[in-house]
Amino acid sequence: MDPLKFVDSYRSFIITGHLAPDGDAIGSEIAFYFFLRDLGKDTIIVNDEPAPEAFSFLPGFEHIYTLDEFHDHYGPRHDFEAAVFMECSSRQRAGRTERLTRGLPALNIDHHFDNRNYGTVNLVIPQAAACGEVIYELIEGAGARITLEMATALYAAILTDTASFRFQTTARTLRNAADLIELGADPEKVAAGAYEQVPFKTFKLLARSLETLKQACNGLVTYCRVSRRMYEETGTSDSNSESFIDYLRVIARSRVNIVFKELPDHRTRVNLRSKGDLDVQRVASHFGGGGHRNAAGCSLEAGFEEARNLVLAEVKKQLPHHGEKERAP
Ligand SMILES: [Mn+2]
Repeated sequence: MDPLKFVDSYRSFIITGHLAPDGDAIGSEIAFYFFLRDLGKDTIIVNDEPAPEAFSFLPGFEHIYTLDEFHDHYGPRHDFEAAVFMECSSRQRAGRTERLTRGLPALNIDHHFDNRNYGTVNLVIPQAAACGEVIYELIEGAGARITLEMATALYAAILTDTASFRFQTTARTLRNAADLIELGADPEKVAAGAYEQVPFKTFKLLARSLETLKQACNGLVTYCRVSRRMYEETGTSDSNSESFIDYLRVIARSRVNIVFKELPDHRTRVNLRSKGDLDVQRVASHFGGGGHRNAAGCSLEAGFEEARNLVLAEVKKQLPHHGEKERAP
């Protein structure tokens, strides 16, 4: 079924997105919320976990409920006719919110190639730079009015998911972004909102973490660690270390970057980034995680040192090939 036919078929929708919501998930949710509302649909956005405060500058941010807020406001009411999943590769990626959507026809919108096509209707476009780009082309194709709020949310989604138009960016992505600017999105305001609100304590945490910075595999791998103690000493939490992985990629020669984050209960969260055709999604999936070729993550039932040894061994399996390629004349 066509996604627009799906939208036409129902009167009320719950929109949800993945755990640890990012700019793309949130921007996509907000834009789609306004799109549905303008069609006269009864619509609500509910995510299991809170949206990062950094995106509170987006008009429409106030319409996003956490699951707990939703229960406080609406009690046991869940009589939506249909669900919309925003970049969830499986229903489980929505966390506890998935329960609210059980038995509902679902529209599954994503740009991750590992999406399991679990929806009644699946709009999965792996070539798209962001879920926001998929949403923009859907709404634009529907001939709907794209308001300033929608344009701003979609521009923020695309800007942040491409790391400021560095990754997955095609000519089409830039044309879409240009359209959104013409529709009112303000690039300077969105960039300032998305990138220039880092709390001071986050930088103190980063400073502590960078003290653990190490190279492996002849400099092709760079990694650092964030411990529970660092969080305690700087008054921060997991959400403060989300962007740390991005600081590592600028290091010369480094092809794979890893941040090991200590979780409670002797577990370790691993963020992985790679350059070129080096596939960290395969590393992550080996440990039950997922993501894209160049950006992936997983969690291990292990402390830092064991997790580091296991993950580095898996990364090394891919590197010899790369080493040879690099040395070739
Ligand atoms: Mn995305």
